[in-house]
Amino acid sequence: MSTLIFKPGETPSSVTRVAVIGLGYIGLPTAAILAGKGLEVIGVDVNAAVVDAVNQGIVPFVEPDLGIHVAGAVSQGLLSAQLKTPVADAYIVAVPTPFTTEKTADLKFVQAAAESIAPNLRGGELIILESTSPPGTTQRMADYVLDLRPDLRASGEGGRTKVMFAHCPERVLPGRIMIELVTNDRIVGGLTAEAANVAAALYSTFCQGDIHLTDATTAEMAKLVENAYRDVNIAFANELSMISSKLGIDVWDLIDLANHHPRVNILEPGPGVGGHCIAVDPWFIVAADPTNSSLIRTARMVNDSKPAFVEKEVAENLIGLERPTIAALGLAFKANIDDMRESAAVEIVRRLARSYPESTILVAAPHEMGLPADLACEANVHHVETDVAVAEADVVVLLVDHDRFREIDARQLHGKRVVDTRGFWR
Ligand code: SAJ
Repeated sequence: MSTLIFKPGETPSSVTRVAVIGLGYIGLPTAAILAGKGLEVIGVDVNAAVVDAVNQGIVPFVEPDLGIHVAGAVSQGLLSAQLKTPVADAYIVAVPTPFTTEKTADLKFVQAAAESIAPNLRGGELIILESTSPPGTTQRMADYVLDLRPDLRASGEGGRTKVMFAHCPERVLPGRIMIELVTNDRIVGGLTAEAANVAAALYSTFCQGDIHLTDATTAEMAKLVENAYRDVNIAFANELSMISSKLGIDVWDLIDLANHHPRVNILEPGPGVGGHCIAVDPWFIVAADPTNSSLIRTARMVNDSKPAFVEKEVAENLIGLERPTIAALGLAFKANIDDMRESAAVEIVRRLARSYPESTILVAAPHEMGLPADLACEANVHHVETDVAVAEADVVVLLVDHDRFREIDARQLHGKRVVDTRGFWR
């Protein structure tokens, strides 16, 4: 199937009742947006606390503007949540696709979602996979469903299955989800052209960007490629930061200068790449074709090597200090959010805590609201207010460029050794 742009209005959505399976960072915003368009939306989650929160109109994580959408939809009776997958016209699967220690995707949550949907099907439903997945996963999801419901398989040669399957990867940026869900272009890949069209009609109820139609495998790869592209470009910046440190030059000055070239646009180095997207998705491409993916694999390895490099930079600043106090500013994987998944900042604090047991590490985490379990168990790591961390520190390590840290003024840093992994205080 070549790519086409869906024309809104040409095929109106026939879906009135949607079940969204997985009420996390993607599922809950999508559920709230669809309910805001007047559809009846039932969110499904395995976590009873999440289900209870949503039914009270409460969002169990931090995302700007999501709370108002969820509270509004729940109070209008258009959004509710439950543990059991209901009967619906369309199912949106937005469950995690974690990666294993072998760096391949673990599809157990996709499989569980498919198995929960299968008994509810009557024929004619649309099942959409939104979770970021390796190529071929939409077909596997279809197989999970149809193995349980052979009555819905295609009959006769060239016949169509009685259920439609599509992949519509999410592409929203955490912190801007409620805006980007509406304004971003969308890719919709169907196992059949009909599935792509019906799914596009559903997304056109709220998506103001163009909706591009393709096949499911191309859609799966498009999502992975977008994040791998960013990872490769950040790896270039991170590699430059390490080379610059060796050469004794300021990497941010270097990048500023190079970016004055009309065709150069180098991204920003940092403490490493975190989050559950860019730090993970490129591995799904590597797993799909290990032989031809050396650049993508190397980029991942460069970015993954950055926390160890930052640890060394901090170590150089600890020389001559006895029982030092280190302020670690920020734990999230990027600015102004609370998400600590795959966060390089968390890894750096863990490394410092273990390499320097005689040190005290004061963590300021104004958005993250506390230490994750794997840091809380370190005896020399404590969560304190930002001003306290800075005041008591010998060495201040800026890990996340949270706006809150802009309030730290130069006088507070006077006389302290500073490791600024983000070029925040340049
Ligand atoms: N980072 C840098 N330097 C940069 C840019 C980012 O070190 O110049 C770091 C960040 O600090 C962070 C990580 O990279 O640790 C990822 O942050 P991000 O803002 O680049 O991306 P995410 O993970 O928040 O969201 C990405 C987005 N993908 C792309 O921009 C191609 C988003 O559109 C996707 O929807 C999301 O992944 C996803 O869910 O896949």
